[in-house]
Amino acid sequence: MAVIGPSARRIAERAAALARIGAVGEGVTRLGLTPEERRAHALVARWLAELGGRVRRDEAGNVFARVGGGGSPVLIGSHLDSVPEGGRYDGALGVVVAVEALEALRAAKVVLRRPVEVVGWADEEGVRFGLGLYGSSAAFGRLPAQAAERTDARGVSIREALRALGLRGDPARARIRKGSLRAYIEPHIEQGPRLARQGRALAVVTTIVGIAHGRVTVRGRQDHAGTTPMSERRDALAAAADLIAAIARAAAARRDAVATVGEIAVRPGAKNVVPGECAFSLDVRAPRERDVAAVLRAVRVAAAALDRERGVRTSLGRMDRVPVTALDRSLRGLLRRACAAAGVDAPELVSGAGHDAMNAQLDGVPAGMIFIRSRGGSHSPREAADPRDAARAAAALAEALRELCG
Ligand code: HGY
Ligand code: MN
Ligand code: MN
Repeated sequence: MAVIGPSARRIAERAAALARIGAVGEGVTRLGLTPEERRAHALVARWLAELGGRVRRDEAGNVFARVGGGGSPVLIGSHLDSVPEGGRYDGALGVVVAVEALEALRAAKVVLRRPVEVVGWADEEGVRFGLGLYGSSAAFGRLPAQAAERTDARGVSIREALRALGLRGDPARARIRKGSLRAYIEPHIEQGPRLARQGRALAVVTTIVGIAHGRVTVRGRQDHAGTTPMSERRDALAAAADLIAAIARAAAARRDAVATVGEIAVRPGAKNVVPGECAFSLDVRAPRERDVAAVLRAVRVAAAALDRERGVRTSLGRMDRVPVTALDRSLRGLLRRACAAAGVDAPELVSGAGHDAMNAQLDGVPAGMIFIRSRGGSHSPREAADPRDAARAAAALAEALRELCG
């Protein structure tokens, strides 16, 4: 069989070109449904058009390009948005690797019997509107009710943001017909230390953790910082601080569970005013559903105790949930064989990060993921990846496509 040889140099160049869109120092800020994300989609669309891809944008703002003939395609890709001041490889390197796999198949003159479609998902991070995995949720029919009405910090709704991008404003219209895809494969950096520690370039993902996202609001009583005795205060921020510490303890008490408070807002927010209200984000994850539920229960118990002790009122708002998602078993085997054909003995790992592959799998599309060794953590400008490892991932993906479509 023809040797498939992706180009690490072209991968490095294209990852750097994407990183220049929304660049902030060594990192990037490319939030969902923004002009920066749209520019990244346009750049990837140009690469795919040069490959002969038939490019289209759906009503949720995702970009697709299909190569090859008729039949149900294999969809490959990842997301092109980032967190604020995030890394340049989270999502973007997976899209570059997907394009490079097509480049390598074309160079090896592999004839595709089944079409391959590359996707750049919109707003996977959910930073701006608070709705994670947004683009793939729209495509796989998993948007929550009234998703288009979700607003950002300036009160702009998803509907308005889509219209500003020249779309009609109804992301539900992006729904891909159920059963129309043969498989979904997502290359993505690991975003953790395991592959680097094991000295391995690639891994195949077995399961993706369950995730609960929500907002907690603590309401106390706004008061004068100088004339209100400590014993008479209903300090919303002090109560929230106790609750946030209790949340961390609840997660630490359960194997492999994690909980994070990444955003917090205080009202009225003045140094000489006892805070009357405090709202903060909550992100709870675990590889077992019962542990996600157990942490959420512990949060509610801790909040009720604080309400009694501090005379505040705590509410846990709407929780967006994605269940623990086991990826397709046969695809896992195929991806391990493909990694071996690319010269990598890939271990299997559980993913602590959420991914668009969850929505594909939950919609009945056999989904698989190839992790690429990364260093420097993630969701940080320190995030780093070696283009040679990315080229190995592209070779593995090309081998997988040769088996699925060749
Ligand atoms: O939050 C996550 O796990 C992913 O990066 N969106
Ligand atoms: Mn991310
Ligand atoms: Mn990601």
